[in-house]
Amino acid sequence: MEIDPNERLDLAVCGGTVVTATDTMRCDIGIHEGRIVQLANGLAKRAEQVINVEGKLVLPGGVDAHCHLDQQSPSGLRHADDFFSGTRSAAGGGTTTIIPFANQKKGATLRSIVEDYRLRALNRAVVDYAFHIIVSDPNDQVIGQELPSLIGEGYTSFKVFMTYDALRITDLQMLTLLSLASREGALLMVHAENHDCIEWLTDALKSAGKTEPKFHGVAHSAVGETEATFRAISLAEVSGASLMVVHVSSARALEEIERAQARGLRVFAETCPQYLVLTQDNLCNCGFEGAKFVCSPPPRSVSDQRALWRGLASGSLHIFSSDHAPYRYEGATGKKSGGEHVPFDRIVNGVPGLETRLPILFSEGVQKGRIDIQQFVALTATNPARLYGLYPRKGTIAIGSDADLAVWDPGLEVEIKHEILHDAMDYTPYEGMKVRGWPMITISRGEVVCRNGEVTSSAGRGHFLLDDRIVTRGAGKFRNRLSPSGGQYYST
Ligand code: DUC
Ligand code: ZN
Ligand code: ZN
Repeated sequence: MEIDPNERLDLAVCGGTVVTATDTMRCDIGIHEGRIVQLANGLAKRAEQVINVEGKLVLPGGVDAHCHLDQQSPSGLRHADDFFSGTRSAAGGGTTTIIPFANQKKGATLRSIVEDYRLRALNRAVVDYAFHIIVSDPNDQVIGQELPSLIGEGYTSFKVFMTYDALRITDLQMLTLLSLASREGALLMVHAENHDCIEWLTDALKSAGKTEPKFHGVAHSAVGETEATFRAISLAEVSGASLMVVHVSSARALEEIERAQARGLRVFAETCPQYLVLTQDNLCNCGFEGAKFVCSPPPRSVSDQRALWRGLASGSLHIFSSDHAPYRYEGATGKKSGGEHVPFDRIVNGVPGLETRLPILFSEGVQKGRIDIQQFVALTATNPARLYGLYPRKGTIAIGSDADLAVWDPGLEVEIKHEILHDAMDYTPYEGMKVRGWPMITISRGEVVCRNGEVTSSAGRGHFLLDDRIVTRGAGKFRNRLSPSGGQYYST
């Protein structure tokens, strides 16, 4: 990008400590037409508008690479958040890019579902977005025509499920999809849980009258997650493909991932806030209120949490996403829609977290010394942008990158309450949790979209990133950049 040092800046963010995945530096950030054009001192005098952020940290805006908006559950319940309330909530929590899912129902063409979700987001989103595609019906047309063509257009990641009747695919289908992904330069994401284990345990528990929400955690066992994780890795190894294991919840599943990485396989992995700060106890001893914590995989034990922290610190876990899957507690589309006595397997799955993802990791991770600030940026912005082809326009602070920034007050103490959040939910699983550090100002392409808890931008300003042509086609390119075993990236 050509820079004229005398050019007027639209905006200068001045006086803060700028942090990227590799560096921490004191400098101003000069912004012109939505992009970063200068990193230097003394930029205030050249700018139309100046934001003084003395004493604050300036981080890349978060990239939440796993969230669900305006999607229907397998049982037909629609999420509380659409693309407006969901992205408003993202902005409130310092996230400037989201990658939700376009979900294929069996029988539907991928083209139709991609168009459907694009229309849902159009004129609604406050921050920028791309899509992963959930493939539940990999028929001949999907494999032979639709996926190659969509990957060529930049839809370079798709998710498959090893459980849920409405979504799951066979091992044979997974092999076909993995080899297609490898050939075309895409990345396959997997929900790894053993379906038959879940079914068998569910039947046994229900037969014994064990139907309360807490038994969801028993039915979705860590053993079943571990088996499916190993199987998915094995299928990736056989087909020579890369793999992304999403929402890793247990120490044992992580061990399989680390073993694969040690063997040199390109296995990437993600975890989420609910696996770091909630446990099985949250589902227990609170009657039906435990339903608020029902998600799959479920929160596990303190020793699982410890293993995940270790994986975040060592780099065997590469990205930290919310898996925001927002179903209200009350109401016709919520957790209680079947009444307070439905068995656990009829409670809709998912917890919200778009807005609390970054403050929880900052407070529990950086402030408590479990990870450093560079790792925080890598896990929450740079690595997801790299893995999903959005880097360097997204996920970093550099000349030429979009001016997507989060200005943090690292000392601000906040008690999380649902009333301070911007989603369309009626609860947060983190009610009452105290965190230190909060993003005070969120800037998307040079525009302040949230300041001091008030979302200042309107629906529809968010861009669909494939329209902006910033997606790096053929995610195969990321292979040389992000090391699965080290978590650090090479600069080639
Ligand atoms: N998997 C997800 O990724 N999100 C919500 C529920 C699920 O099963
Ligand atoms: Zn999943
Ligand atoms: Zn999810």
